[in-house]
Amino acid sequence: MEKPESPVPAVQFDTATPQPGRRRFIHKSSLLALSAALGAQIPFGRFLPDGLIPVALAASDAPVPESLAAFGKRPDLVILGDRPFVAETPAHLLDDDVTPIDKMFLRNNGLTPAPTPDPDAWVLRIDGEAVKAPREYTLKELKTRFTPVTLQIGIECGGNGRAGFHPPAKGNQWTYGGVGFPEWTGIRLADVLREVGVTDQAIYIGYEGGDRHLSGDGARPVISRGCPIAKAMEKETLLAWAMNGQPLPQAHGFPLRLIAGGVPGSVNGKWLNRIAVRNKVHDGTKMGGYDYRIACTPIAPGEVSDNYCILEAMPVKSLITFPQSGSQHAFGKEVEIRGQAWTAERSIRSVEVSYDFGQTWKTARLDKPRNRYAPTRFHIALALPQKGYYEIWARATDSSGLTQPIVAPGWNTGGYGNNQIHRIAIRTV
Ligand SMILES: Nc1nc2c(c(=O)[nH]1)N[C@H]1C(S)=C(S)[C@@H](COP(=O)(O)O)O[C@H]1N2
Ligand SMILES: [Mo]
Repeated sequence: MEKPESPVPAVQFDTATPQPGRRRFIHKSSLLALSAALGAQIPFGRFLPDGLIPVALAASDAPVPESLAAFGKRPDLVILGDRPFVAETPAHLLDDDVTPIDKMFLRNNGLTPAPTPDPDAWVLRIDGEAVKAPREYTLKELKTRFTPVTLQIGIECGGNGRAGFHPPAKGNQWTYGGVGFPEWTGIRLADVLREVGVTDQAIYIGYEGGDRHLSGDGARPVISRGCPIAKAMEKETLLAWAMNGQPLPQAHGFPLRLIAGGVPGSVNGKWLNRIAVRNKVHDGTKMGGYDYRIACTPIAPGEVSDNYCILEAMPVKSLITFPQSGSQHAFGKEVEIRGQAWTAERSIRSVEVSYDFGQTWKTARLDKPRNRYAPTRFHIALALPQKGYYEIWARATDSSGLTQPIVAPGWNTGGYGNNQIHRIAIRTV
C-alpha cells in the first residue's frame, strides 16, 4: 500500500489569516520592536495581525539592523563599537532621576535577535543540577503567577572606566558612561526558584539568552554568565519585562531579562530563555580567563598573572551629571553641581566635591535612594573664588568607609572595575 501523503504543511500566513471583524491586531509595543528590527517604520503596521511575522524577518535570517536610530537612542550617545553594538552615555545625559530609555547605554556581545512576535508565549526554562525538577514557564504565566514589583536598579558594565587603565586594556574603551539607572518591572527570581525548588547543592545561577554569536552562527555560544545563588535569591533580583513602565525595548532584552543589583552589567542576561541553577560556579561563555575577572591579589600594571577571581560586585562610584563638562558660568553666582552615586551591597555614606584639584573637599547634600541598588543623587552649590578654569571632582564613600581613588585602581588584564573619580572642566567668566 502506498503511504498516505503527508498533509501539506500550513503556510505561516494561514494561521493568522484575518477573520473579518475578529482579528486581533498587533500590540503597539511589539510593533515598535518590529520596526526597530526592520530598521524602518511600518506605515500600515496597525493593520498587522497579531502573531504574524513580517516576511522580511521570517523569510531571511538577516540580522536586526543595529544603529543608535534603529534602537531608538539619542544621536549623542557615543558608539564604542558597531559589531557587537556598544554605545555609552555622556555623563551629562545621566542627570535624570530615572534614566530614560533613549539615554540608556547599550552593550551587546553578539547580534540582537529578531523580536518575538508573541511575547506572552515566550518560554523561560529553569533547570540545572540544583533544581528539584526542571520546569518551563511562559511569560504570561510568570506575569500572572507571581507578584510584580517595580524597582530602580542601576546597570553598570563591568568594563566601565576601562579607558582609564594604563597600560591600556583590550576591549570597549568605556570612559564613564557604561552605566544607567532605569526602573524595572518584573517578578522576583527568588519567588520562581522557590516554586521550582532549589536543592542545597545550589552554588550559582547561569543564564542563556536568545542572541546569536557575532558570526551569525546559531550553534556558536554567546555570553552566558551568572551570579552566586545568594545574589539570585535577593529580593531585588528580578525577571523583568518592563523598563520605565514600557515593555523592554528589543535592544534591552525584550521580552524578558535578568536584573540584579550591584553586579557587573553582564550578569543581567537579555532575551532570557533559560536559567540554570548550578551545583558549581557557572562555567558558561565569558565566565573564565580574563573575562569579567580581576586579579585576586593586587598586581603591577601590565603584570601577567593567572590568579584571577570573578568580579561579583561593582565598586563605589559617582558621576557629575550637571553641569556639562566644558560649560561656562557667570562669575559671582553659585554653580549648582549635581550627580549620581552608587555602590553594590552597601549604601552611600557621603559624596564630597572639590574645585581645587583635591586640596579641599566639600560635603554634598544627598537624596534618599528610592530603594536598595537605586542611585543616590547628590547636590551642592559652589561659590568659586575668582574668574578662571576649574575642575570639579566628586568622590563617593560607602557605608564601610571605602572611597573612590583619584587614579585607576587595581589594574587588571581585562580592564574591569575602574572607579576612579569623575572630573569635569568648567570656567567662570
Ligand atoms: N543575552 C545577553 N545578555 C546580555 C548581554 C549580551 O550580549 N547578551 N550583554 C551584557 C552586558 S556585558 C551588559 S553591560 C548589559 C548591558 O545592558 P543593556 O544593553 O540593556 O544596557 O547586558 C548584559 N546582558
Ligand atoms: Mo558589560
